[in-house]
Amino acid sequence: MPAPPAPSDALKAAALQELYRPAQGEVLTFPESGPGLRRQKRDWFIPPIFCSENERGPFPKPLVQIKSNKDKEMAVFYSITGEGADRPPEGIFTIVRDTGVLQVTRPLDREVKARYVLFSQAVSANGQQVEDPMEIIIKVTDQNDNRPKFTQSVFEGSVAEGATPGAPVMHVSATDADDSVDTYNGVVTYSIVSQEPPQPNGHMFTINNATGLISVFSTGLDREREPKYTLILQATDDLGRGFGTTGTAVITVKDQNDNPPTFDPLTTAGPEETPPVSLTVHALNVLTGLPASGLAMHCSELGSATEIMKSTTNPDGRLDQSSSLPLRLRAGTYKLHFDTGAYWRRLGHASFYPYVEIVFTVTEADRRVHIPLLLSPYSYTTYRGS
Ligand SMILES: [Ca+2]
Ligand SMILES: [Ca+2]
Ligand SMILES: [Ca+2]
Repeated sequence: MPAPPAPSDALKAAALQELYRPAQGEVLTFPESGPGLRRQKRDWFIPPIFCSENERGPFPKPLVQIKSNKDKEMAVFYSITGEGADRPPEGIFTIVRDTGVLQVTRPLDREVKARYVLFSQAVSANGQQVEDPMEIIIKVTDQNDNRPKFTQSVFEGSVAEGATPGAPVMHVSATDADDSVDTYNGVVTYSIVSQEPPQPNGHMFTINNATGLISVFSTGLDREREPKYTLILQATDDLGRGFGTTGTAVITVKDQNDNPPTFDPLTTAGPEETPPVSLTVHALNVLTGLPASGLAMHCSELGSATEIMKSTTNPDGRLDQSSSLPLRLRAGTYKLHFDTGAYWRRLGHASFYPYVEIVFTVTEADRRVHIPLLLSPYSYTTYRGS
């Protein structure tokens, strides 16, 4: 989508032109030639000529004057060959035969062609070559005349409920046809404009402004409450100051049981095996004689770092049914971890035990396993419940 060029681009182009101005001002002189200077000539640095895209004219517009030092002794005539001169796209560049003024005949588009290689020749009146052809490189400088474009109309991704802040969700990307090497015209910056629904808060996700990686920002993703989020995204060029484009990301919140089979001993079992054993937990605060609520806990198979359940006890000191519990287990040995230190700290007590871990075995004969935990800051008790 072409857009009017910003005035700063013309200034930038002028500044570049100034920086790379040929040694003699607007004049580019053929390197000294002669026997014995061949090697030197090959190392001769001919600065590129800069020409901004979308030039307004009037055309033809002079870019540089090509000059031979032989012009003091004789009349010298100039010509150019190469792409943009006598080869396609023909006629973009012309040279005034007797002055050597190289000119551009129409506006250029950097996104179509950013660099032209021409050769200039100098001949005497009788057509004899008086200089070796000189390579001239025309670099088309960029203007910010393209908006960023998202590579998909809608990006779809998913995240497990209960995912913690920092967990990656998905990548989005936008491209920008402008230059991203010498300017920021083609450098895309990402941001999140809005989140629907804004529950449990309006900032559940964040996006890396350079890479487009969306990740979890807040805790509280809960499939039962909000199974899907729609994010309106923005991609902006020129370090977030240029043109913006909006895009959409749809994030599905997955049930924790949707995790790959290795995360869940339940789903690895074949259909003909014995039904899984259900696990219930009850925590009691023996200082008050009341249920221990808000006690964070997680469960894993012994020797495995993968959590198969993570929850906190409800006001009854039990595991909430909504978090896909009671947990159903296959025969095996499991570890239940309770964050007792944090629990007591919250109640204003120092606890001797920073955490309590209960390791227990489930056999095929078990139908139901109940684990009570009686807690004080200085002791804990557990037993096989029923
Ligand atoms: Ca362009
Ligand atoms: Ca751009
Ligand atoms: Ca451009």
